[in-house]
Amino acid sequence: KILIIGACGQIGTELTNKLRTIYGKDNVIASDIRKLNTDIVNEGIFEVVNALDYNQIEHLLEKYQITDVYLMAALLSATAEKNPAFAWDLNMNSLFHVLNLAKAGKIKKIFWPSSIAVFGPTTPRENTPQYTIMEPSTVYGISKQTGERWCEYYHKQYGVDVRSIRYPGLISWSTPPGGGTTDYAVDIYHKAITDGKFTSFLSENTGLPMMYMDDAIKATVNIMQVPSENVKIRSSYNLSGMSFTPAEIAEEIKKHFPDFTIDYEPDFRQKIADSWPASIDDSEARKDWGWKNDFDMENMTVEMITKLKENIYQ
Ligand code: VAH
Repeated sequence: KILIIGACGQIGTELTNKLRTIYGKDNVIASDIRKLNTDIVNEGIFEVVNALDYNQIEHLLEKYQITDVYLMAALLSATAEKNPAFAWDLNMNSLFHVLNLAKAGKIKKIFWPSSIAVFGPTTPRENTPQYTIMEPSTVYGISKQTGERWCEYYHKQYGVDVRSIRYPGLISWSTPPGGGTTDYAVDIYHKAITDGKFTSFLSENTGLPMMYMDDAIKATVNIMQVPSENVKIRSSYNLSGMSFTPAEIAEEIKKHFPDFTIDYEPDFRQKIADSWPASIDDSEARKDWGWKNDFDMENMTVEMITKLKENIYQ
């Protein structure tokens, strides 16, 4: 049985739907701090749980005979900069609870998301390798880098089967993003449909690694399904689908909306984005567990516009 903590978040929502489809609704327990998404709450088993409450998590593990936990609860980069102490507490202590429950033999397999935010301003920015300088300058990035160190430690010292992916910026149509620096790349599609114009909070040439949500979910399911011996890296795997700048994604959107216009008003998130890589080398994931992306900027743009028109802006 599977428990998803943070099931109402940007990734958690789509991950819950996918896992319910693959494993059956009765084998997937969705949980979050509040009933934040009616579909997730109504379309399967849902429990309110505080990711910082060890006893609440332990109780769910026993109540449902859970074997696998996907810990998707966290504060993302922009929000974390506004709440450093709580971001550190939530991002780190939720991970320690799950790692310690696994060490105690109460969880068989853990998925924990890391991020390209573990890299910092001294990291080589183009085609950033799996192993390189990592001096993250954001609270979120520091928590993800530290989390990776603990995941690797618990695997090596206690045999905990924890698996992790350094997600790039994720783009989805069905769930609003929550406090990320890459979220402009989601909002731009909504504004292209509703307003025909968009003001980007990142400057036009800010290249960032990105991925369509379907690819991120595929990778997450995939890394959890392969045999343990295939998962050779137990900190976290670099992963990427594409890289683009606000100007480049605007050009792609103009192929569908010729009159679409974009302007730029960089805000505090520019400094965060400037500290991150522009592109990622994910060859280790491709080698160890067969990762490959299906979406690039072109087919993602077609998919986003189609889905938004069909489901949200009929
Ligand atoms: C954020 N979307 O912006 C997340 C992600 C690499 C970006 O970690 O914080």
